[in-house]
Amino acid sequence: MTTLWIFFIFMNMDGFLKIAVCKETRDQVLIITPTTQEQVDILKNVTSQYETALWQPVSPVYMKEQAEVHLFVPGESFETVTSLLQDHDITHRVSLPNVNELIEMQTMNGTDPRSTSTFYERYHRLEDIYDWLNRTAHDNPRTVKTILVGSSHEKRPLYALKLSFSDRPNRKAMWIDCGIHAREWISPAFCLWFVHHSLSFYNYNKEITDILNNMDVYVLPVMNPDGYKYTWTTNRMWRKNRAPSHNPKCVGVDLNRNFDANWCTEGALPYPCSEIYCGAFPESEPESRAVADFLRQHKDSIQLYISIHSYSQMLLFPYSCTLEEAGNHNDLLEMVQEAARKIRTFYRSTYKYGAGAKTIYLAPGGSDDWAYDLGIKYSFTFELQDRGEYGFLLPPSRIGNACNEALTAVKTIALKVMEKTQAPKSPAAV
Ligand code: 0X9
Ligand code: ZN
Repeated sequence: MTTLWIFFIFMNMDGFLKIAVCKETRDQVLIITPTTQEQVDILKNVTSQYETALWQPVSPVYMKEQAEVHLFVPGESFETVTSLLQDHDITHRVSLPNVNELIEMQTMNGTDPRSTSTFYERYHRLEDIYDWLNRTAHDNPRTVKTILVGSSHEKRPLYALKLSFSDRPNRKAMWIDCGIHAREWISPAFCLWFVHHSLSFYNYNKEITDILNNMDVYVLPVMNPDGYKYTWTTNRMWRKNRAPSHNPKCVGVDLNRNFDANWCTEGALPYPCSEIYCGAFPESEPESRAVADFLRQHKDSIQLYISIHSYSQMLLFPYSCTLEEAGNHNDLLEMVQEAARKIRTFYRSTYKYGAGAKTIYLAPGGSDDWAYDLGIKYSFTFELQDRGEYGFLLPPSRIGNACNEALTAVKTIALKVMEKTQAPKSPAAV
């Protein structure tokens, strides 16, 4: 009997220990709301001194009173960070207590035989995306071609797909890129979703058929392959590319601060350790230079530029690098307004919209602003789901919905661009 008791106590001790150990080593996400400037300053210090990853805003420079901060805190720093917040009476709550489970859900992809999800409702490793690119071009030889746009810092290829449903010369085109920021996994998932939708529903869905009959589409599914690979192997929260700097501890340039649009002014930083590091000079990075070169070479045909990011549910257009209004501000506004209205009607999701600088923050060096100044007058950045519930750890079960919302926006805008750019038919032609 005594042995039994000892056994029982021992078993429970083990349980307790496990819970205690688990609590200490669990990575979590906190939502923090500083209410005074002093609290903002303390929070800025905390995030720069302790091993944490800012989800929102992306850099301490954007923190302000009353604005929510979403902070990923690894298990090792959790106790220290939360006691500091408590000591200074800074309002905070745990929004994701189970980060590790969510990451496992995102990376399990297809290993569970009971899962009924399709390929497009899962997140994929970089190698699987390369295989998919080849397969898609191979299976659709008349309509899909792979284009090698350039290569990354670590010499990985940057492949875009060209969808072309007509041989007519001088066709107009649109460009979509995904995965500029490594940790925004819903973004590459969208590029795959879009290509799949185009190939499956051409001739069955009126909107996509009209679009593809009118223009070619270039799709670059992973603009930052080194960073994306790194989020699968080493650090799920990585944002930048993987270019080393003169400081061996600080790697990576924010590719969306590296374009030549008011480069490295307010909203970007010249420090390699920052998440919004602008790089040594505009287009210093092979990834941004490759995209810029391609757009320069095709600027006469490309009418519409779309860059896909996450999270926060926003449809943005230039400018983000200045508070000035774009020349065709009202046209752009009308387009995103209509897209957001449709998303609300079809999916009951709210998307904010407007010029980037006024809707989120000043952020120079972005691809959308640069493409706009190059002459692509319909230029957008979409921030996909969600609004912070799961953030970058959006469960695979939500991919379909998130992508359909973005697809609605792409289609609405592409159709509007066609309407605005097509010469009105002469009465004789009607
Ligand atoms: O800050 C960014 O680069 C984008 N937000 S994110 O959270 N995905 O990092 C917004 C980009 C808006 N456009 C420009 N800054 N040009
Ligand atoms: Zn982004």
